[in-house]
Amino acid sequence: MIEETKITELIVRNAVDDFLNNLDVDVVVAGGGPAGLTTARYLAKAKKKVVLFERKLSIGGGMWGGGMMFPRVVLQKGGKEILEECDVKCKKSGGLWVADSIECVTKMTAKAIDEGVKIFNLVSIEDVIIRNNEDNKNNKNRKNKTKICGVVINWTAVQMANLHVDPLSVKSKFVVDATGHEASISHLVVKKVGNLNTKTGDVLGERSMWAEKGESDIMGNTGEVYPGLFVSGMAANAVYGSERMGAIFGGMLMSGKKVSELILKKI
Ligand code: 48H
Repeated sequence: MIEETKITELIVRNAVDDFLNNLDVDVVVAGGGPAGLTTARYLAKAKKKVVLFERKLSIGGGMWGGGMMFPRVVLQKGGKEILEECDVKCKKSGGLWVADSIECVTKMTAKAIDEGVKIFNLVSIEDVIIRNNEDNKNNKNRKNKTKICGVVINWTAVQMANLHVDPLSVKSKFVVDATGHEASISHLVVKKVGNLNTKTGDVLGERSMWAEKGESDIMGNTGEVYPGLFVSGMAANAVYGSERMGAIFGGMLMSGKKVSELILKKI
């Protein structure tokens, strides 16, 4: 017999257990686009406890839509190898490769989950947790005396309905902002943190299309912008005022991988 309340109990108990098991983790990743999925996958592969919060119903960010809704993305060397690790087929054309954007998102997500990434969708990161940075306590030359050590979350539906409902929190050793174009307007880096490693200490905002430059700048922009807080993918170019690049995705993947390597050196 299928009892309705048993279905309810199974869903609520399982979901709450998962949530409670992930209140204190190694890394929180904000955003499940190509950069966030890649960062999370490599960290989980290295046996770190990783939670990814995605504000929308579906994972994948801007990758689903390919270029102007033609469901294809372009990759350069470096990026296509990362996709192939997820068993995505990449077709060579000249010095570039092309892949099906739906195959990319579904396989990247499946691989990340198989490596152990815990994904919570429909949850928005609206703030960060901050504490004194013990490493910097006795170093007067260091700019920031505090460190980011977790995130403040709420249901996206609460935000969208503009309801006054207080949030909850998750602690982590490191936080990765992979919120894409939205980094320049999200509360995560700009409004709440400030004093970033940029020229002005603030988010500089992304610039107009220049694919070659946007893709080459992204690796330099990828890194720790505040103690405990890293940026990857389009968020990195938004923070440092670099160009957009359209539907070429190698930079997003390589940036995601780079952040995982930087965190693994510190953790
Ligand atoms: C939880 C959040 C929050 C939040 C946002 O936009 P994305 O795909 O970002 P990237 O950097 O992985 O990839 C960028 C790429 O998709 C792209 O747009 C390119 C290459 N554009 C070039 C151009 O010229 O336009 O994914 C970010 C994800 C999304 O799924 C958001 O819903 C999510 O982050 N998100 N999740 N809490 N506060 N803000």
